[in-house]
Amino acid sequence: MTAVRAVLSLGSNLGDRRSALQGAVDVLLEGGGAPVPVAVSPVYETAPVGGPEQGAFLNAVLVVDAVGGARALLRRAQAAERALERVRGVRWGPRTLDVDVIAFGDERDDDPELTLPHPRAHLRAFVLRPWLDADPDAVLPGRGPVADLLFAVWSADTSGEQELHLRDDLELRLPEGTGH
Ligand code: PH2
Ligand code: MG
Ligand code: MG
Repeated sequence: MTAVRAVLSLGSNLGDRRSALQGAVDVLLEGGGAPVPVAVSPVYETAPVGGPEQGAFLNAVLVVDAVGGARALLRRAQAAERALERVRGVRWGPRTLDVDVIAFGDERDDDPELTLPHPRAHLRAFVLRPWLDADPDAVLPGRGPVADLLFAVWSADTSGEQELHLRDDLELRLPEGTGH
């Protein structure tokens, strides 16, 4: 089967945030049928966008070549959330781990269970900035080059809500034996 280039966003703002992101990378890439990692972004500390008042997130992006379909990748993302004992109360509130499928090749789907591409990705610097690091030529299907989208988001952000900063003291690693 041909592989499809897919983009996953990882976020955590509860508990040991770095361990949650690393655990997500490990679970996403383990076992049979696992996607093959292409790139993992640096980690960013990001101000919470939307939701109730809550602590800062760590966010990162993982680019993979997926061998199953988009739904199989979503199930893997949900398995990673469960494995890290995701705790979440309100929508957009604090969570130990959030793994979102941002894009799956050029697929477009308005299924509420898995909307592709992610319906808010183009509005979120915490997705666009690490994605651009992982793939400087990235294009969000139906929206355009990620570099242009990030510029637009920051230009429109007068409140500092989309602020983020690089945490180069917190690098994620890819598990041994994965990758092309
Ligand atoms: N996730 C949300 C809502 N707000 N803000 C930041 N900075 N990072 C996130 O991952 C995030 C958010 C819903 O999933
Ligand atoms: Mg999310
Ligand atoms: Mg989610």
